[in-house]
Amino acid sequence: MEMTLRWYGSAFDTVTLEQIRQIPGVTGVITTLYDVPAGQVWTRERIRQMKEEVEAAGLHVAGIESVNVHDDIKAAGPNRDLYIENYIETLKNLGEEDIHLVCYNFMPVFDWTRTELARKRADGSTVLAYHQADVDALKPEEMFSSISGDMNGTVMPGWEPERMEKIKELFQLYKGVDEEALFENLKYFLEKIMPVCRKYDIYMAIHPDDPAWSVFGLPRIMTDQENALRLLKMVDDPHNGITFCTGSFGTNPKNDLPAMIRSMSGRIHFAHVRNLRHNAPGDFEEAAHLSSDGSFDMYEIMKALYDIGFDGPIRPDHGRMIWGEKAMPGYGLYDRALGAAYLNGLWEAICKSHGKD
Ligand SMILES: [Mn+2]
Repeated sequence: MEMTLRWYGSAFDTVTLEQIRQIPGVTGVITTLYDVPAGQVWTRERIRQMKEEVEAAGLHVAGIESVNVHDDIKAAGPNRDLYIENYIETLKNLGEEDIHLVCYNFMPVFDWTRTELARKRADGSTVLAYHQADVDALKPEEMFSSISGDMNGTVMPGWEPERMEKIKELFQLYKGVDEEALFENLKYFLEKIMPVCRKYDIYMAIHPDDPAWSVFGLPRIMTDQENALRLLKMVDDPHNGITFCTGSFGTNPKNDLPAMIRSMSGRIHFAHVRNLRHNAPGDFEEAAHLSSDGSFDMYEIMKALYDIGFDGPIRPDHGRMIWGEKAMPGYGLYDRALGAAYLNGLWEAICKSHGKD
């Protein structure tokens, strides 16, 4: 595996490449062209500039998170074929620039959902948290304003203000789209893009839904082992794979994370490894990466990845906000750096216990 950190680009991220370069064991970044809206083609020039900037700092682009999928593709809207053509063009340009991993998600309207971005924990740190009763008390169009005050002046992925202005239209677009239809639309999309993925050896890695259940009555399908395996079988090509995000699948305590990892051997192309704490049904908060700080056994998660021979990029995920840092919630430097160091430590111990360096 290769340890990486997510980076939003110098125009958007409070964390610099120079800082990332100093985290022990981190050799790559997972990045994006944050200012290109979903549906538009990424040009080779922009991709090359991004690569050059990262490489000049002594790192490399280990993958893209995300190339966002336009809602017309997810909902089979009127322009879906046009947006798929654009997506294919973007993949071709990435392939020609020697980038071979693309993370994306297929969640309708909302990307990840939280009800608090700065819940205070006993140690004085703040974390993202989710409380189902708070969601149930809100209308979808109130969601953005209820959390935007805690974004520390940053633009959070999937919660761009201009996108949130169109929420009612988006809900209209998804009217009549149930889980089966969403699966069909995902299959349609994947079958169209597989030829370019094979040609350039690009591994698509779908991100699970977060939280892993329906929010505001919208369908969600990347929620558990059964549905993930259904997706892999539906388009049975190694280029159709998974981003195994423990913090997203793990929102549902019934999901046995190490068992899920083992069931997807060969098809996990990217891993987000973080911990969270379940307080009550429908109430969870993010935690430090350490097993004892949350509800997951991080050793068993890393061991499952080791056992299936996982060799893709891995990254610590949302960190707590600590030591007075002001950054995009979940994406500060300090706690993610601690997370990377901890995961590297687990990995080294697992490797050495198998007699490997
Ligand atoms: Mn994730």
